Amino acid sequence: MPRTIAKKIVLLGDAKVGKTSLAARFVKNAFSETYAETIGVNISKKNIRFNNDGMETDLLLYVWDVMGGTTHGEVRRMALENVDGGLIVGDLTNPSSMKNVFEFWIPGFIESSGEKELSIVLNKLDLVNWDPARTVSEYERVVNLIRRDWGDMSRDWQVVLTSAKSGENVERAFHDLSGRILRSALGNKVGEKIPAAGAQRISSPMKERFLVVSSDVESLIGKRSGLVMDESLKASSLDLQNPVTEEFLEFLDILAGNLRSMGIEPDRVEKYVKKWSDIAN
Ligand SMILES: Nc1nc2c(ncn2[C@@H]2O[C@H](COP(=O)(O)OP(=O)(O)O)[C@@H](O)[C@H]2O)c(=O)[nH]1
Ligand SMILES: [Mg+2]
Repeated sequence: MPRTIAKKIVLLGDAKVGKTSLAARFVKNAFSETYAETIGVNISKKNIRFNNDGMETDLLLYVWDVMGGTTHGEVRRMALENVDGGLIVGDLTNPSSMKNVFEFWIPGFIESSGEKELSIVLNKLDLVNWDPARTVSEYERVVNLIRRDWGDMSRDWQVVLTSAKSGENVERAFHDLSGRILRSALGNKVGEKIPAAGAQRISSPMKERFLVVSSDVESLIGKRSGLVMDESLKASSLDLQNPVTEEFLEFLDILAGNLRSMGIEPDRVEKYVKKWSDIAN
């Protein structure tokens, strides 16, 4: 039996750089051209099997995809809690998103995560027009430009050029980062027993569910969300100290009723309830 370790990574970067698309490509091997703004945060998970020195380890990777833009600092702060690594994403076709990778997202990630592992992912590689006559590969050219402009900062980090659309290098980006996270986890604990699946770092799926639900509800109804969450919780038999799935679903039912009565369209409520009941199942 391989041992299992759970780790949490976060995708950060400006809106529309392709964070949601990268997560979808990695987790579901899917891509969509239509843009749907991420509301609050999406959490997905995928198992990656590593083999170090003949010993198999299953890395259960929780991928947090956080709403872009510089607002919603609170959601981002919660998403960065207990994080093990970050993929900081820029769009190769959008210079200001690249600038923000180095001048906003990386410094923010380092400050709030306490210098956890990070990789720089420059996405939409399929939209870049390569010049076949070049002797230096375009990849090196881009990396050299980055080194020139942000030399001090970029030196230590892995830079991966990806396309969520074609899938190029997407696995690589996630696997590189995961491998480093795993190595530092195992390296620091030589001779120690590795905690089993569901490790303490991911405190509880219920906590994640609540974070997702409350940030979605906040996006839907703004400031009133706290009250509505509280009321729905009180009306249900859900005990947060000892949560049971059945009661969580009951809570969602009550919450959905409250949202509908506040004028949110039933279809929309339905979609959210589906998302919330699917999380971490
Ligand atoms: N051509 C191309 N389009 C992409 C790629 N990644 C994302 N997109 C598109 O860019 C838009 C924004 O992507 P999305 O993943 O929602 O960005 P997010 O706001 O960072 O989550 C969507 O229309 C995607 O279809 C890519 O690698 N190549
Ligand atoms: Mg998104």
